[in-house]
Order: sequence, then structure tokens, then C-alpha cells
Amino acid sequence: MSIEERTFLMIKPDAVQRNLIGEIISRIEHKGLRIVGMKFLQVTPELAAKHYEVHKERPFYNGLVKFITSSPALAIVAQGKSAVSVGRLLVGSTNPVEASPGTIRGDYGLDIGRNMVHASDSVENAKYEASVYFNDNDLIDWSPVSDEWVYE
Ligand code: 3AN
Repeated sequence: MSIEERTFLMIKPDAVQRNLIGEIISRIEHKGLRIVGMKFLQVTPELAAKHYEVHKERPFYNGLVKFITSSPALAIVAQGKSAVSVGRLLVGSTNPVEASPGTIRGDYGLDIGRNMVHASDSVENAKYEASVYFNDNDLIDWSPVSDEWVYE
């Protein structure tokens, strides 16, 4: 399984408040990705500024920081085959109104400012975002026994 990679996901404050943590984690697990790191936290303005550094100049930046720091969130690192693109597919399009049914945003959301989950868009960004929320030794290398039934 040399093509395994890691992605960073965050269950945002709206999904935590709406009791969707279990539902969202189920989708990640059921797809076959394995959780290698998880942290429930209150995102601080400093962490949010690091996480969303690339969006600093965007008109929605202040609202985004206000939202992500408004209530607890769950940071996740998940690993598996094509984890980054699979994570994006599970989450769906940025705007929930346009997200396909079957995706998290497509099934549960209506507003771009309340789109429930973040998922990294590249392996490089996944590494960076994971490093914002986790130390290297927070991430656990392990092999689920189910892997031989998930991978050929
Ligand atoms: P995605 O999360 O789908 O990768 P990005 O990276 O373009 O989307 O944007 C990061 C986050 O910024 C989104 N998850 C969303 O919360 C917020 N965002 C993006 N575009 C807008 C917008 N036009 N209005 C409000 N918030 C936005």
C-alpha cells in the first residue's frame, strides 16, 4: 500500500453543535480511511490564522476566523489510499447548495459559511494543516485488521 497518504479534516463548530460528529466520523471510517490523529479543541485566533493563512486576503477571511473560533471543533488526520482526494469527495463542494447528495455538505448543509467540514486539498497542505494542530508524535501509525478486506 505504497500509495497511502494522509489528509487533514476538521469537523467545524456548526457540525459539532448540530451533533453530527458521529455521523461524519462514520463516513470517514466506513470509506476505509483510518484515523491516525484526533483532537477536540477550541480553535484559537492564532491557530485559525495559521490554518487559513492562504485565505488572509479573501473577503470572507474575518467571518471564517470568527466562525471557526466560535465553539469547539474536532481536528482529524486520516490515512489511506488517495486520502486527500477521497476526503474532498466525502466532504463535497465548498458551497453546500451545490454539493452532491451523498456528500457531507450535500446531505447536511445549505450555507457556504456553515459548511461543516474542512478537508485538505493537497498532500502538501494536509501536512501543513496537520502540523498546525498536531505534533508528529500525536499521530499514530497502526494497521487495522480490516485492511486486508479493504485493500486487495
Ligand atoms: P474548501 O473548504 O471547500 O476547500 P476553500 O478552501 O475555498 O474551500 O475555502 C475555505 C473555507 O472558507 C471554506 N470551507 C468556507 O468555510 C470558507 N469560504 C470559502 N469561500 C467562501 C465564501 N465565498 N463565503 C464564505 N465563506 C467561504
